[in-house]
Amino acid sequence: MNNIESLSEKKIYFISDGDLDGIMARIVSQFYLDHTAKVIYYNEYDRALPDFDFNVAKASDLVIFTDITPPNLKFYERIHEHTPVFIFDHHQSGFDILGKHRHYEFDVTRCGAKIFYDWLTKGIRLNRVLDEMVYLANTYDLWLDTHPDWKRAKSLHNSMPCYINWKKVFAVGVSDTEKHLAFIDAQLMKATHVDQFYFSQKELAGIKNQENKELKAYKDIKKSMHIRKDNQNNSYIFFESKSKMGIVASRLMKEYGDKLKYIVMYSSFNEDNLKISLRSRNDNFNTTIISEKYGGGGHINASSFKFENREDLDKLKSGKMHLI
Ligand SMILES: [Mn+2]
Repeated sequence: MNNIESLSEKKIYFISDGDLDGIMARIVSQFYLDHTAKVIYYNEYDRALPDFDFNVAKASDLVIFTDITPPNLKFYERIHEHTPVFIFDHHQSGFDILGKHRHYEFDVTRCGAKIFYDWLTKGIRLNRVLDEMVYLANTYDLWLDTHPDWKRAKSLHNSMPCYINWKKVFAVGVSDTEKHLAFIDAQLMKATHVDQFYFSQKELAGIKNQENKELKAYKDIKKSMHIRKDNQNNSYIFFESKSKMGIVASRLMKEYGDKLKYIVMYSSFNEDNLKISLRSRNDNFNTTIISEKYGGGGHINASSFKFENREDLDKLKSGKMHLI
């Protein structure tokens, strides 16, 4: 019996991140499991999983986490008391907390979707289009920006926003679970009906639009950013922006080279936001030293945390406080 067959007829609660990696894991699940199992999906950017439904978990045969983990041991135990938990993830901080538990597929060299996909499709003939999509999501999520397929991988990420119903997002708000439904359907159509991955005309226009926004964000950030030195004499950049922070940070790090240790970013898209994102490059600096100090976590080169209050955020913004 292969892994897909082992899940047939099962009631599954499927929890996944809200980014391309998390959404791709969901696409894999929808493609292979939706016709044979009863799957309820929950996508979430917030790693605290505020809308996780313990009743749904209790009523399920299995809870699957991809590209995200239960935020703490207590949370995990509360599910595991009634229902088996499978985790497919590549975040070191989650593994540090839950790594010794059963059914944990962990690998920092593959993204969450790829870890899940490889496990699920073990021993079966692959779908060429889906295989390509997972490969591109992996290339993007691991930020392999010197890879020959980087541009296509980034384009897959950039093809997501053209499917979002922005009017609805701004008028009434849309959950992370609903947000990418049209993107998911479009990719499932490709996997079902063609034998070679491609970008549609709509997607190509959307990609171009995102690239223009990227260039604008880069120019704006260059004008408004601050280059600072922390208490340990590390040079870092602080900037805030409404969008495209990750891609601009990556460009700045290449530009400034090894003398720049890390970048601290704040998204001003939402006024109530207290989240700080950190980036570094290669072995130059481990950002989790900072994020874990403030109760967050993530990867060596990309992690985040949330301030508990507005005052600390304001101090950081004005340069009155350094994170270390
Ligand atoms: Mn990921």
